[in-house]
Amino acid sequence: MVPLLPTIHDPSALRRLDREQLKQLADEVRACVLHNVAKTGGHLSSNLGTVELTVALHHVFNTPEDRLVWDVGHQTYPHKILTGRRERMPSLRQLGGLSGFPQRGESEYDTFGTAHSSTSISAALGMAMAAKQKGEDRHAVAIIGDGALTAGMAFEALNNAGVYDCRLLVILNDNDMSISPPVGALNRYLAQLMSGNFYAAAKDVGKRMLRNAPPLFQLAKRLEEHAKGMVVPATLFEQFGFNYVGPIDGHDLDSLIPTLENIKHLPGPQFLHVVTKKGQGYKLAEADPVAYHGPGKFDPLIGLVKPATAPKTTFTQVFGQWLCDMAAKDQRLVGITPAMREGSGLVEFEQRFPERYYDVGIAEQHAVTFAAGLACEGLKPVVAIYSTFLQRAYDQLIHDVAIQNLPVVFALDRAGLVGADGATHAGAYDIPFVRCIPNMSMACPADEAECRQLLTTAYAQDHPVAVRYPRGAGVGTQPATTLEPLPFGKGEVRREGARIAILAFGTLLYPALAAGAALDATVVNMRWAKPLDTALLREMAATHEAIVTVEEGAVMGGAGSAVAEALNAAGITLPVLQLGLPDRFIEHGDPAKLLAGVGLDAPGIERAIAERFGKPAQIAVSAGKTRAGAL
Ligand SMILES: Cc1ncc(C[n+]2csc(CCOP(=O)(O)OP(=O)(O)O)c2C)c(N)n1
Repeated sequence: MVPLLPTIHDPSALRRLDREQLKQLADEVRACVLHNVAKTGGHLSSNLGTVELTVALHHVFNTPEDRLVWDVGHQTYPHKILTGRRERMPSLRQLGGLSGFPQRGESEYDTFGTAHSSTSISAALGMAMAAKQKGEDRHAVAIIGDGALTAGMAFEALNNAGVYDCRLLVILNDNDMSISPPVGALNRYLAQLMSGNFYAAAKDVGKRMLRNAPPLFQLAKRLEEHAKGMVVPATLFEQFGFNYVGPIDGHDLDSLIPTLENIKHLPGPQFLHVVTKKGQGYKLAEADPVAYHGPGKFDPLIGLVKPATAPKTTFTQVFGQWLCDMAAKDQRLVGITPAMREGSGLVEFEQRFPERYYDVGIAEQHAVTFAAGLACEGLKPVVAIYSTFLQRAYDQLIHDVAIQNLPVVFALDRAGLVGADGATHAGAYDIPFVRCIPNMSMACPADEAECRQLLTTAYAQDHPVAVRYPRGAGVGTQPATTLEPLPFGKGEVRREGARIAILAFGTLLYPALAAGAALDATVVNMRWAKPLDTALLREMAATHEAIVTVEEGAVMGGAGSAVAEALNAAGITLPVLQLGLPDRFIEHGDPAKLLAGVGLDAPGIERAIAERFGKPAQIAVSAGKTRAGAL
């Protein structure tokens, strides 16, 4: 058989293929996804599940004129492969390479940038209404998973869309999985829609009647089915004002293509329920879609293997262990995750303390307010949430937790740069956005041992505290087995030097120590972005000629800003050099290279200090001048 994929440089070519050729093409796309993800790492299960749907969508719709809006966007590798980016797939998620998510700048087929979930219906509705307003005849299609549909935002959009006469199609890609098994009543409802005879009957009838059926005939037929009780009476989505079609088999092009062709001609908002399997076509991923949700590199013939030597303990694991230990000690502790059980390190906690474990779905806003409610009743909630996803729940943080001064602990994983997931997932803003909220505190552990200690300190407070820690492992310090706190709001001097004091917040303490050694500077582990250890700061200001702050977070409004504010408030005039993430989005790539790229590795910190204040010998000579010049 002659391969077809190399001949597809854009979707117009696949629109000319017949059904059998499309099936062959789908097989080739699936092989291409597997081949490439095995080499680069990335999202696998979800992409194997959307192959046929992607082929069918580009075949039936006139992309990019018709807009496809993928939710989360982690399932868009087949879409990338079919829209002129196949040859760049080996560069996926690497510095300068293809993004793992849709990006408007990457391709005209990527109509909307995503990576955080549940935005697709809102964005596609906006596009559909814009088309209507501008008198343009095109479709907008949102493709959303059953996990992403659990977010309030998706329902806000459904609620709004249902009352407009617009060319919006929402496709529910239902694989009965989020990253881990899905949770909640919606999941039960979708299971009901597919249960028993109904799904089989609908699938069968769908095949018989939807193929080449004119839209009116199809509608009449559906009404008849309703009357016969073959279709579930008015689905939830119909109540929202959508025309509901489905569920149909999302791996069967003979169902997908005629159904999409028919739906395309129906007026008003349409809802198509498609059933797919995560990991489809790769047995190992089908059997364990969680493990293959976002694997690293692997050999497709063997699958994932345990590394021969135990990898370094990650901050996530340190948190997971701490949570279990603290839960064993304190009956009041409850653990909350918005659909990130594995990523946030709660697998063991769920097993050991199921009655105190809450996966609330992809619902960060709800997670935070739910925690507030629990805290009102004297429980001790710990919200395990990625820094980037807490952005979703900012008002809840202020309005529901902080104003009421409720003792909720926020364990902020993935703080700082995250590497291959890129700008959408970077935990860059938490220090600025948390520290400006009254009643909130924020700890920045420098290593694993300190992470455990600061979690214990946070837990002991009677007000809300966030503890931020990065993705992966740190320098490898061994956490204690006990639950000992550190003093609240206090830092420590780690290296005594001369003239310059480097104040480090978080894991950049270690490169700061290396830079400090090279420059003979004092290095302080500040530990807390808020409250700031102002006594220690004053001492440093009194005994040094300049202050340097270092943090892996947005420099604007960050911990360095807190230091500058505190010095100003105290009337201390001293040069302050603030090092952190610059005022631009940092793309995907290897984390170490990204950090070096923004000057936050040891040589970068040393260079920045030397450039501003001179090398050690010069600093002594020109200290007075530097002070005057920098002010
Ligand atoms: C706001 C937000 N919270 C959490 C995540 C992390 N996340 C990425 S994919 C995913 C599961 C999505 O499930 P579903 O929509 O069913 O798609 P599937 O992976 O099953 O194809 C989650 C929770 C996210 N991307 N955005």
